[in-house]
Amino acid sequence: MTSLIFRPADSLIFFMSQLQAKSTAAGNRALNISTNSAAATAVDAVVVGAGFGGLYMLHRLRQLGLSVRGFERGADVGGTWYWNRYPGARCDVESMQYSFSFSEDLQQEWRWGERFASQPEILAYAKHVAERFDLRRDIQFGCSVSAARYDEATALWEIDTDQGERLQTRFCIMATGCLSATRMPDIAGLELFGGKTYHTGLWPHEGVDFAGLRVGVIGTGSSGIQCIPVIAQQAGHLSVFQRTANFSIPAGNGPMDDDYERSWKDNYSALRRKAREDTSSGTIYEKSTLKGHEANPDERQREYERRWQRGGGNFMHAFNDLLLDQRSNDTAADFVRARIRSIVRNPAVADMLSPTDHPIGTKRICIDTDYYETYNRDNVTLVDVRTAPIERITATGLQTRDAHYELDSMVFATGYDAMTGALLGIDITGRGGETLAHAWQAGPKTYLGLMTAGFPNLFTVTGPGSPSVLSSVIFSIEQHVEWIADCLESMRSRGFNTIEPEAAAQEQWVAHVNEVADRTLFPLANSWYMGANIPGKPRVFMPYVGGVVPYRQKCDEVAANGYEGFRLSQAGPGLQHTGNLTNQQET
Ligand code: NA7
Repeated sequence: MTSLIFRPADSLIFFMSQLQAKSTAAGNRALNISTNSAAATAVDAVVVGAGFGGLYMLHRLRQLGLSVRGFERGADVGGTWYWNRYPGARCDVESMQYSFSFSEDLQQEWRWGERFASQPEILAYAKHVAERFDLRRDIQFGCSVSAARYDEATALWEIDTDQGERLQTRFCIMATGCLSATRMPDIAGLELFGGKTYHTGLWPHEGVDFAGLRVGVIGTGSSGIQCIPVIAQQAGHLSVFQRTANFSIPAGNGPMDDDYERSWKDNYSALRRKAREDTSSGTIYEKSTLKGHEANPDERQREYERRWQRGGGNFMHAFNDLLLDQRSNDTAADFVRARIRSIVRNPAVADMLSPTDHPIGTKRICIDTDYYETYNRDNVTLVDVRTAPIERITATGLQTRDAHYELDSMVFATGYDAMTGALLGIDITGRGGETLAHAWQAGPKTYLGLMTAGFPNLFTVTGPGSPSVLSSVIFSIEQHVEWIADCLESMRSRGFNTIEPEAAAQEQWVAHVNEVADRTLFPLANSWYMGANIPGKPRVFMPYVGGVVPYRQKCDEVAANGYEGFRLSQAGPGLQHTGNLTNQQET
């Protein structure tokens, strides 16, 4: 890879020059200036989060020669994969594709053990990336950013951490993750429960031994569907409290096949290009040119059967209109419901497990190992809490309208305040004292999912309004990080230090995101894509469903047209472009 890098000193001279002028005037050193009488460190960029987004962002900013500080609330790297240690946690994108492509050496040397990697393996990969690129030394672990305020006078962000530190930065990059703010339902009596409670997204590091216990799992999204079969094998008895049935496809997981691995590694550059140029989600699936409802019923059945046997997300690509045409979608949904009936021996249980309230794929499709089979076990009970809702938690278990369930442990697989929860968990104040919470009160508004008007130099990696959770997230992280890094490099070479979306461009993008979503079946589901799982959260379709190829084209065009739709400026007095910034080095 060839990239241009700048000498660190140059970048600081440029991006911090205004700060330097002010601080020198105040009699302080350039990078250690006084703010409200507390010493504040100053850096070019702060990166919040050390999941895959934060790690790669840090790496790229360093390559640009910028001074960077990373903050991570966990004790180590990994983000979502650091916290989600529940039994059975596994990626639903194939291992050979769920990895960074930016380093040929990295993608060649890392060896995945399974077709779909487990959480421990993905965490090991994140640690390997951190070590390989020496990233940990710039990250403060066990430390959350609690507030970020934009100072219009200096065009700098003032960052507060929960450790009492305050620092200033020109750029603030939020790599806080789409699924990182866990959600506990508001069920009365939780504090009375005498047993142990767990949330799948905050699992104890030492693991949990459920042997012989009466366990309750609340929630049957991806996390529930992955952990239920594993917990069922350990527990004395498992009660699954299901409010909404979800569609799940068997993973067909197994040890990585050496030939399969080789076929990817020998062709990685072409395959990664294909992912960028010829997929909807950044993951290569076997695409179809046929419409589902037009296909001959026997052929259609064979095609679904073939893909079911092969396993994984490929199933939803059996026809090219499954998420666009209800008639086609119904054929896929009917196939899965028939499979559920054929696997689950008790017809009443099979019926309860068969989703009927949303088109298949409009909630994130689950990928499982032995999920439906688990309901044939004698020690597993499925409880329908849609018809008989949970009323309260008691000292010894859970009370629904119809019965009391005695439990020793309760697992909340109840999901996340997705896409906006982690960002809005930080007190972010932009231009004119406007808070992000207020700017997004009717739903998140961004330009390209990258920035929000009124919040200069604040970037969001895989933010709402970008493909994010509708794509393979590492794929989208790479695209965003590279776009942001190129943007900063371009700003520096052109003498700008501030970038912010124009309100009109943002409005147009938000309208486009909604319009594209409305052309699909996605808005028909009460999904976390819509914020529907959080009481009071605005119902807005948050990710961009138009596909990664048009999205990337749009981002690239915007950049090629001088960051069209963004306002670039050289904020504050006394900031001069210094000629020595043109000293570039090839790597
Ligand atoms: P999800 O997909 O948001 O699933 C949460 C589940 O918890 C879902 O079945 C909910 O039912 C259920 N839930 C939430 N609150 C309650 C209450 N109060 N009572 C009963 N059931 C409840 O989260 P996951 O962690 O499984 O998956 C998130 C993503 O992570 C996933 O899509 C992958 O991308 C990885 P509901 O549907 O709201 O009726």
